[in-house]
Amino acid sequence: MLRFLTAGESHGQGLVVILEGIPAGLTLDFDAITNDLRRRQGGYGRGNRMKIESDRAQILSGVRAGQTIGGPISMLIENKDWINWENTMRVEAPGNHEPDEKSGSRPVVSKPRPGHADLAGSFKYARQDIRDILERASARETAARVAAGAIARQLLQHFGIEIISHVTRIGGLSLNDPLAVTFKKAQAIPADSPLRCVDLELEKQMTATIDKARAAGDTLGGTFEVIVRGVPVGLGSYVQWDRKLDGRFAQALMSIPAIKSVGIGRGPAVAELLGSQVHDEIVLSSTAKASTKQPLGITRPTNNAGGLEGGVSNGEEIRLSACMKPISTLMKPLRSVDLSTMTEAEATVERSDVCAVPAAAVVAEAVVCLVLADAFMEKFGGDSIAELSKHFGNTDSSVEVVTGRDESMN
Ligand code: EPS
Repeated sequence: MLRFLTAGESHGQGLVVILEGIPAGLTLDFDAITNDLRRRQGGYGRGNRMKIESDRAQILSGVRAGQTIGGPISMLIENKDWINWENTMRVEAPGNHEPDEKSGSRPVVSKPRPGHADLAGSFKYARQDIRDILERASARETAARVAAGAIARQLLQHFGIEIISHVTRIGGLSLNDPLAVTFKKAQAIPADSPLRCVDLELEKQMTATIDKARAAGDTLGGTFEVIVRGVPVGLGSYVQWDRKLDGRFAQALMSIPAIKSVGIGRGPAVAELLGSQVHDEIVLSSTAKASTKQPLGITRPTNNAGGLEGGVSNGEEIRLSACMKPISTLMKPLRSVDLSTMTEAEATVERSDVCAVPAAAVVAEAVVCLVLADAFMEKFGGDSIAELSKHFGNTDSSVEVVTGRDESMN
């Protein structure tokens, strides 16, 4: 079983993650972890916080001489901004320390932002200062998930599984057919792409619409897609509700801040179509598609199911999409109530991003890696990479699925 926990506040000393269940003997590429963290920080529409941070995960345990050793992997990502927040976010009770001039204490936050965890959180945890809520509810936490996901990604890569994402919509501007975007095309998006959209003309319009929202003191959401290739048949199971891989992906994606819906394959559009337009026919073929892990002898001309049928991976590319609502911190604030005086007031304005859809897509890659690595370990199992490789090599899904087929198809 692969599991992880994160801790840390947005302006606290740092973020911590503990990842358990990665088998021993995986050689880690540390730069690849930093690279994913950098990718998450990018994207047109981010605010000034990202100019302060340059995220790096310091590995504290579970790794020795560049390889995992089977123990929990713990990582620390320092908040560079902490230095400006020490007085506000200090762990010790006030009065036990000399005030630090550089990081003057901030006033209490009492005017909840509509759409944020502020209001519900302050009631739930009975905190007077909404800062106690927003610090942990902040999407800063996703940096820790990306670090953990980057390690899960390396486990999957070891077995030929690759994960990528691309942005499909910002506000009212959308790609016509996201499913038509190939893995290769999404993979070819340059690292410095402003929004990680495959259509450059559309991307220009998207950046302009973000500029417009920023100028109006407003924010924007959008959608993105995660594509996974090289997934073997049979991850997840239909035999019990909580083993369905589509359900596990949906939960992980919905847990990313501001995600409001998740689609599998063609997603919500299937509701409007006929069965004959939706389901991917099963046909015989002597040549397997290079991009898929179909059982030999079988191919699917389409992939509306997004690689998942019955909650089980079917060998096609897994395609998952998600919709992100606009960020809830508006520079032109919405109406709210000051909870300290119970009078009408404008919502709190905190420095924030205008649009973070490209960042959310990178976070989505990470959580998809974590779910998939868990499902992979569940099916193949092992405490070391050697043991896992042996199990993986011995599982010939084509033999299990296709019975009585001509041996020449092998
Ligand atoms: C966030 C508000 C902004 C974002 C932050 C999420 O932070 P700040 O209030 O410090 O400007 O930049 O995201 C990150 C710090 C990050 O690393 O993604 C929020 O309110 O959720």
